[in-house]
Amino acid sequence: SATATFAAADLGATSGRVMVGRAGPAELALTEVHRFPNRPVALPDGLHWDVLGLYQGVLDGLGHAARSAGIASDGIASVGIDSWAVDYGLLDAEGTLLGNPYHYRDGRTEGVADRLHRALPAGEHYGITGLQRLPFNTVFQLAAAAGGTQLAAARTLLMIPDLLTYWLTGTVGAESTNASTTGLFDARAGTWSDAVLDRLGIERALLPALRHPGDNAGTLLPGVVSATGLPASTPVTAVASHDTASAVAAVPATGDGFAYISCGTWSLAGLELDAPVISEASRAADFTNERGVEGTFRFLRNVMGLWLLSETLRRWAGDGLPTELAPLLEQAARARPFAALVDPDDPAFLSPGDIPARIAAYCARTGQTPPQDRGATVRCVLESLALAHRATLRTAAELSGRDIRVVHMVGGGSRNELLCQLTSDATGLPVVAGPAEATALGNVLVQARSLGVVGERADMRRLVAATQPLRHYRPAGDESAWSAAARRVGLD
Ligand code: LRH
Repeated sequence: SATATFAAADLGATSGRVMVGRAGPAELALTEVHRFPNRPVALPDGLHWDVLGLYQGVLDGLGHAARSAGIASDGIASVGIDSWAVDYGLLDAEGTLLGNPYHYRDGRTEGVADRLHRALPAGEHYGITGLQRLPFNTVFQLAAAAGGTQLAAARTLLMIPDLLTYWLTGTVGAESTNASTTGLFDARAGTWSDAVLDRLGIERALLPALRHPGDNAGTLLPGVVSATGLPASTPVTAVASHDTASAVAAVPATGDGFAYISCGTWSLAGLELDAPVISEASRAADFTNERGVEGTFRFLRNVMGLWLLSETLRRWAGDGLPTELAPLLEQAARARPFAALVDPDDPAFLSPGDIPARIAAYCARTGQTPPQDRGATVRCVLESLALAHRATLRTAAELSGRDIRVVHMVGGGSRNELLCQLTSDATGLPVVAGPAEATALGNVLVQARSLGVVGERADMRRLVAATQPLRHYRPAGDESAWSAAARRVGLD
């Protein structure tokens, strides 16, 4: 038939989910069949992901997908996995995982980038990789591990989705959208960079051959068949395994001139380009050139994102305070505008901990009165994010020479109406919000495309626009107030 059913496993920093997606030339629908928390674990040697728990969550979800009542008799045509970027597991010569993968927010990479850039100057490194300098890029994590026994015993490095794919199928590969976030990847050539590997003394053999979105990544191992009930012949498809690449593939833009903000733990704000922008100016502005589907480039910056809110809520929950979002957002909407502002990308906000206290300290440091209640704290976070969105998109337009006519907000944060309206006000641009599950949709669409069920990039986007509920925002309020606010916090 012209329609097929897919399973998409999507792992985010706070939860994982398995979705069943139906896709066809005029059909695209998702059903969530399993959701499970992703809780980092602090061990004496640092902060880790519970990668076995996550894998078990994927297996359970695939079992639900196999049994799901909504599935047509044609069964699951293929499985795809995506997750957050930059993190990895190491396999020894026998293919056994060496230790628990670290969480990118673990503090062991502090100061490592500066050290590494003495061996390979930052400008030269950026000139090859085009990658935003974030302290936790894979390359800096590897430098932090250098000299240790695990790295010495390692024969294969697998990014998180590639690791789970390996456990499902026994095949080894490096999916390219995620490989492009490592700092070991040549942005222009689209291959691992021998120059970077040589200079840093990283063995070429550690890195598997590349796979591209849509490539076949094998079929299910016997243990997976018995754990899930899926047929052994079920293919695993390498999707755009970097969650942000999947989300951008599902941006429901119907023309040119769009920017996107993939809003979740991070706000990934930028443009889709056909060629990278790698210049001293883009390096100074800390813009990245990550790979997207069909050889596109995601020219964007990581803005700290709704991590600031989720980590704030986690703190309040620990204090026994109510953390239901809707009433807090109502209080934030009524709170005084521009009372307190922060630069969300201040390094003080990166590691887990007491974000409200760090916001108060930031305000005190910058001569502002800290937010006086919880509504004001949430308002401070959302206005500050809107200002960072504004600054980032303006810079993206300038550096690329593109005009932005509309901003698409996708991901879980696109459900936050106040954030969408503030972003529209701050940018002075119309905002189209949704889909919230863009990442899972992009995962399904790349699988569907690989099977020939849907067409290329523009068709995928038309299909999302035609089938998913979207909300529209128009800029309101006083643009000069936003300019003044931006100046106040150095985001102009
Ligand atoms: C978003 C994301 C982002 C990366 C970060 C580590 O989930 O993948 O694109 O920079 O996590």
